[in-house]
Amino acid sequence: MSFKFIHFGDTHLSRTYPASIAYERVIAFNKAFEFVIDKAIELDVDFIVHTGDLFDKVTPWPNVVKFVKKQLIRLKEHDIKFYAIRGNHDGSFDPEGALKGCSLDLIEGSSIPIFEYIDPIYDSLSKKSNVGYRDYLDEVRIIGLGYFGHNTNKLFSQYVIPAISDELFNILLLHTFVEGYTQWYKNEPYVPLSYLEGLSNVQYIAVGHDHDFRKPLKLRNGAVIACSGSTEKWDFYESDKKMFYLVTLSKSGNVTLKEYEIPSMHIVKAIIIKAEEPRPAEWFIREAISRIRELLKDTKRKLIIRIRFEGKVAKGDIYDIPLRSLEKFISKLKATGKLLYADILPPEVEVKPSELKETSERSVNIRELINEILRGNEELAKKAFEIFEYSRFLYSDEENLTRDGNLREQAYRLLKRKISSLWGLEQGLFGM
Ligand SMILES: [Mn+2]
Repeated sequence: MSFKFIHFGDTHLSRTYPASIAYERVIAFNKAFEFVIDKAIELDVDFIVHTGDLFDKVTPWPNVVKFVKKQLIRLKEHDIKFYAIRGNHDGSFDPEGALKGCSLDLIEGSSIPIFEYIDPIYDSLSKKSNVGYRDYLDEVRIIGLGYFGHNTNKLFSQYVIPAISDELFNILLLHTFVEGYTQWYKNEPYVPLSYLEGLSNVQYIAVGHDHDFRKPLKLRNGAVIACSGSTEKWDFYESDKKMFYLVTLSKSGNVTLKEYEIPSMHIVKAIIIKAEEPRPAEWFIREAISRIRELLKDTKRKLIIRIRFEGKVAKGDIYDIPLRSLEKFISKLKATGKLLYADILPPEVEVKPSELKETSERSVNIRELINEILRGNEELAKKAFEIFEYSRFLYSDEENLTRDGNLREQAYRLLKRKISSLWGLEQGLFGM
């Protein structure tokens, strides 16, 4: 039997940024979601896979939760299953690894039988026999691993590998960066593409987390990997094209994809006015206005814009740009209803390359710096570096921080415990 399903994700429902147009933004994200649901029904798919960040926050607006339930009931009427994993926006873990709350519970708890939230930790806790996967008609296995930050690789080998079936087709849902395929950053968690290429009997790997869609790739092991991106512009700098995949899995396990574009309700744009050579201050304003006018040619959609100036001003500096006239233009446009939102970002402060070079070179190698301070005592330096890395890890998670950017009590205690254990100190010494 062959199967047809939709792959999408990063729908970020209840995204309320920018705050002054929260309502319009929430509606836009809902519209994009509904568009995909409409298509699922129209295309008569067997099921839908959602690769995480269904909601933008752990506590979405109640009317948005209601909206999702309504869409799921529509799917239920057409007998279309909806498999979802948890993105980093849906739920968060404290530094001990315990889940603090998950927006998907708001849907799962509503007992709409077509909605399946796949998560190895949740499944284990609720004593399910199928931990981290669901079987569709005993022919297709859908294995899901949501966002697990720095534990991703550990959980992948613990739950994903054993879940891969020899008899069924396997579809993998991931919410992570994939090094070699999506965007990825050295200090952030990712799965290497080479690792995924080593899996056997996996037909399709659906990736979420990266908001820019990526062209599907056929891997050496025969699997097809695809990243659908977000369904609506989450921030100003994402690619304009938003889409979902219609995936067909043939009887023999062959995968073919078709992409469908998702229309956007608004025009969300970053307008960057860059002077390659020194320009008069007024030039920047003229350029900005003409770029906005260009966007106004789309008469159907309202504008949400961010403006930034870069480069040199002929007489004076970038702070001399007469913003007043641009602001006037903007407020007039707002009054017509064509412009929903505009902000002007402060210019980037220029740093002379020579100064930059010196500081960055000095700050790059922390390990060496520690070694130098500790005069080559390697054992001590290793411990100190480990503490540095650990505190950086704690600080990198917003959940660990107070509003003014210090570590919260719980994270602070973890750091103290780490130091105590590395130094073989009694816990009492730190007053814990
Ligand atoms: Mn996302």
